[in-house]
Amino acid sequence: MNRLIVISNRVSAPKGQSGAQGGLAVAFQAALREYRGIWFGWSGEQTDEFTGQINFQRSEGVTTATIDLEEQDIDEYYNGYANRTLWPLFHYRIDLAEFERGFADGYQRVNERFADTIRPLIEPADVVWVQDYHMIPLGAELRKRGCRNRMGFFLHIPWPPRRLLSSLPRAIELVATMFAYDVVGFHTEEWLEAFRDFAVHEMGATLAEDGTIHLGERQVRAIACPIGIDTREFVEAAASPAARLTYRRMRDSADGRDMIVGVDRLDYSKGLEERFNGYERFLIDHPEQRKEVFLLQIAPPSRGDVETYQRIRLQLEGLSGRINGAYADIDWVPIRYVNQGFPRHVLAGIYRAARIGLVTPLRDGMNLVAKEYVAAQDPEDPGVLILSRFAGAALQMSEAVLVNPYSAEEMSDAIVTALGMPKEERIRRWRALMDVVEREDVLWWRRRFTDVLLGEDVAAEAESGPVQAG
Ligand code: ADQ
Repeated sequence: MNRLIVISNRVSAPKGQSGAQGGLAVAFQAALREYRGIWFGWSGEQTDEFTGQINFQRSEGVTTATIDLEEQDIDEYYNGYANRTLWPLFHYRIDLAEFERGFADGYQRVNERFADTIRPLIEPADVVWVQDYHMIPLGAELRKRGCRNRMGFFLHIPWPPRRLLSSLPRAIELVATMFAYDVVGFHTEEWLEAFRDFAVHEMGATLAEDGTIHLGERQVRAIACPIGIDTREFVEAAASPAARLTYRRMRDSADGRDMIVGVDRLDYSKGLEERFNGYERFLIDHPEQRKEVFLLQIAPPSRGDVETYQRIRLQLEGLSGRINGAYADIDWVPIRYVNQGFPRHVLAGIYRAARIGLVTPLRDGMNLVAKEYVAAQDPEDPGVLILSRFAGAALQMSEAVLVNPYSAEEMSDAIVTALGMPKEERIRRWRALMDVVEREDVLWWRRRFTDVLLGEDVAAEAESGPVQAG
């Protein structure tokens, strides 16, 4: 069996039984136990001078390898090109995207540093899997250093439409590096189609009959492969004593009112401002229901070194304060706005206590909160998921109440629909959603991608007859 080398901006070592971890970390750790191998990335630490010294750690059968980066690297690569150029642009926020050559140079330099450092660790039979927008050119850098291994890349965020991506200086050069991989994966057909469109119409790539995309000497197989959560773990978390305790706490403090919950990193792509506006619309249009509900918005700050994130934080504080000031009564506050992270079992208890999960990003590669909310529900009395049409998850989760997050009126209508939804309909919709969340979980996602990368899906197809291409 080939070893698997996973490379991403950050890595997450196993944390033992008590340490709660995200689904992605769990999936990679499971894959690394199965295939052996290494998970490589930035430690999150800063060093005075980059030396390429690797810090290996082995825990619970998983080897992680991390390096420190210089301050300039962190500024230009991470806070710069990754989070001030690519992130906003790929989330359709060209108004927030900053194009600076220094950022692009720093991004390229860090990718070269990653390649220099990891190259000696890669053995001929290893399979390399690179993650996300921080590392797009890494595959090409590894090829330049003589790496002939099977290599895959997965993008966790949306792929922007062609005309939008064209506004990125040197976009063609960046996208050309994607052809160094054998397989590239996106969450949805929509992002995949946008990638194909750019490759064909801006770069002159051609599509072969088997679906591969050809550019010059290189060819790449591009697939849609939607990520899921660790569903079993989350269902268990929702039934844990800590979750039950949280559930009771929330129910007590709700005092008979219906709770609407939002859980997001504090990021402009998550549509928090629009969500508050939609909720305010509901309060204005339905005064009779006002004191029957409240919104709990949990939004831990992220990327605090980037100015746009500092701004959105201030805006939301102002907006929640204004709405609370305008509508609160002595015994009721419309929005509880909380800026902290919670352990996963606590989160599961909060989701379960919420009558509505309000997940309304303006644009999102997938969105795992929508899936976590569904997994945490009581099957006999589930809540209702309100989901943005512009989250990748909407393509799989059509039984949610789907909304356009830019329309405050649609959001208000959706809240009314969800609050009045009869139990049988809630159960029917929840069952359909849960089927998807159970079937296409994070372990399914990981296996599907690595099967394609290893060519095992083709072997299976040959044995059992043709299956529909992804
Ligand atoms: P994110 O933009 O981080 O991920 P999302 O998919 O929703 O968005 O995942 C967020 C995770 O953080 C969830 O597991 C959630 O539980 C957790 N989280 C959020 N707030 C929390 C809090 N207050 N306390 C504890 N945990 C909290 C990127 C892309 C997504 C894509 C994922 C995976 O932007 O579109 O779905 O990667 O590919």
